Amino acid sequence: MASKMSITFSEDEEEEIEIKQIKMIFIGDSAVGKTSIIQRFTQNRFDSEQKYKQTIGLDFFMKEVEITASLHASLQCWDIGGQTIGQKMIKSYLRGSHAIFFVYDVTDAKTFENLEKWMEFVKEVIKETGKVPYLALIGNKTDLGYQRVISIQQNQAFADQYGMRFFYVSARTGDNVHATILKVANDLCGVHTSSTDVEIQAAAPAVATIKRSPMKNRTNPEMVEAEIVHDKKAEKDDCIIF
Ligand code: G3D
Ligand code: MG
Repeated sequence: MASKMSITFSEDEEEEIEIKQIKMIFIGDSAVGKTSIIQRFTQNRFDSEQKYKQTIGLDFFMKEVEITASLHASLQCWDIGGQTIGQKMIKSYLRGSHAIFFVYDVTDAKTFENLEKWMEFVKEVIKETGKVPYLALIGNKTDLGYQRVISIQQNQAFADQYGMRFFYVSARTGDNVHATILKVANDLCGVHTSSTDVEIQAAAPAVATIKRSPMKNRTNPEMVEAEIVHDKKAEKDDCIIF
């Protein structure tokens, strides 16, 4: 889904910018770092002080980024919270997603093994909808590299088996988080970029950020697309324009 916005640079110069709405969902076991990755991407912060708090229900955060001068992407990052594999609610979110990130913790083998179960669940949704979203594998917590238990070969084998791109990130240090999500956004927009291009893009400020969706929007994924424009205007405190 795309919308348009006009930006005036000078009195006689006006450029139309297309804004693509992209829904991304982050799945994987509890404590792999899904919320941390999303927070790092949308707000560039990491709550190291905060004691582990499981996300309740579902949550989404939004960041609008520039893909090209005339194309922006409004990236809705959905966080499944403490929902476990198989829960109905997740299914409805998966159905509308353009990209699904399978997240595991590189220091915890169980979280990697469980990705097979997450994949089975995603396959059921794909069968129902007939639509195959962009699938990406993320190994998080690379800052704890010395505790890594999943080898690069195992990671690569899983990705190859399902034709996924794979990425390593650290939400704690921020390493590769922005570049990973932007790479996927670029691919979804049909804009193919080198890793250097993506790094430059990752360093650019966001066009707009909504820190968190209002509570009423978190229960019905179908509503978000229609309401997000309204929220951007109405919830001024929640919206940072850089
Ligand atoms: P979840 O949303 O998948 O459940 P969270 O996971 O984002 O809530 O993170 C769970 C714990 O992992 C948190 O620690 C968080 O600080 C930590 N974490 C997340 N990402 C990273 C990372 O890249 N590196 C390291 N070292 N830790 C990370 P606590 O201590 O609060 O349980
Ligand atoms: Mg969470």
